[in-house]
Amino acid sequence: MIIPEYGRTLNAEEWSPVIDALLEGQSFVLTTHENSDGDGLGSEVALAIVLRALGKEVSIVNPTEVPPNYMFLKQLYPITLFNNKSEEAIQELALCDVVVLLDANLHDRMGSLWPHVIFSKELGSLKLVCVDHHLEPDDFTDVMVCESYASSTGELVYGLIYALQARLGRELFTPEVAEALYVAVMTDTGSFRFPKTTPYVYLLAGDLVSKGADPAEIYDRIFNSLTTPALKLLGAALSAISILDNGEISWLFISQDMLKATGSKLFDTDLIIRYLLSVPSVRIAVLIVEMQDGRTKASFRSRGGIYVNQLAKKYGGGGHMNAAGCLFQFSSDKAQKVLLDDLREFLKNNNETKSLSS
Ligand SMILES: [Mn+2]
Repeated sequence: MIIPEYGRTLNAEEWSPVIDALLEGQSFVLTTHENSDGDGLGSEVALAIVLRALGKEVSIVNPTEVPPNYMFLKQLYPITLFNNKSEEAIQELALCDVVVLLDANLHDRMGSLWPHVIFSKELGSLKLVCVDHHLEPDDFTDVMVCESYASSTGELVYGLIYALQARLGRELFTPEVAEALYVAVMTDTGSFRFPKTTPYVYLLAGDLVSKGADPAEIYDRIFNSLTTPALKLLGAALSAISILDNGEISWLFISQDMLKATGSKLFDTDLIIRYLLSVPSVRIAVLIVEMQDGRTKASFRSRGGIYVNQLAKKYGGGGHMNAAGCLFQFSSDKAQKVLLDDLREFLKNNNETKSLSS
């Protein structure tokens, strides 16, 4: 239906190094970042199905568990949780030919898998391939396609599958591949409304629907899936939001006590951040979550040309212009203090650069 070269997707030549690595390898481990989301999971499931159809041995092994509302993807392809105490899991990682990291471009995003991947890579012939769309990639792979213009990693994997089809001269899309990619693109574009939702993304979505993805069913499974604890957490969180600095900053801290009192889990906090940007005056939204192990997770969202990935980078994190995050190795009390001071400074500098350039 649509020409794969349409829009800002990559051409066959640009995909060549990835395609070569995929065709040369026989056994694969596909993975994504810690605290996986629809884009990472959908992308790995789609690619796994395609590689299996090409006769490859493929496992999806992730550093953290699949959130409940994405469990249905496991019916399309098995997804296992990496157990760094299991000899079998470590062996599998050590003995595969290719590891493909999707939707992340920093090595520490692989969590507990990384030490094993780097060990095997240094010992043997393991190839590390990365396909991603975040800003500022690290140089740690053998082959990388990282294009920050893309709405999602799913958008890139879609182009990759077309390029593979062109190389092999055979059809590789199935209804299952279309469904997994639709999950990836729909979730990372905020249901087709974020700034990177280009005309190409709508064509791509139409193509996936024509190939068997069911938009109503997929939306319902992912977004109408709140558990009672998650709903209670949302209520507690909404009433705890602070709007600071003449409405420019919205700020929310979620403590372990709040998670315990509502019976909710860390991944239940993911749905909350969108509400922090729902006040029009807010330019930066910050969500801070106290983790069980004493570390602190921070997520940032912004409006307009405010590069929150720069703020996240300062603390070893990263992301996109309007959505980024990082992990502090220390307590939430300290993190909140450090962050609020830095954030005010960052916003001030941003205002100055803006007035200088205008
Ligand atoms: Mn993504």
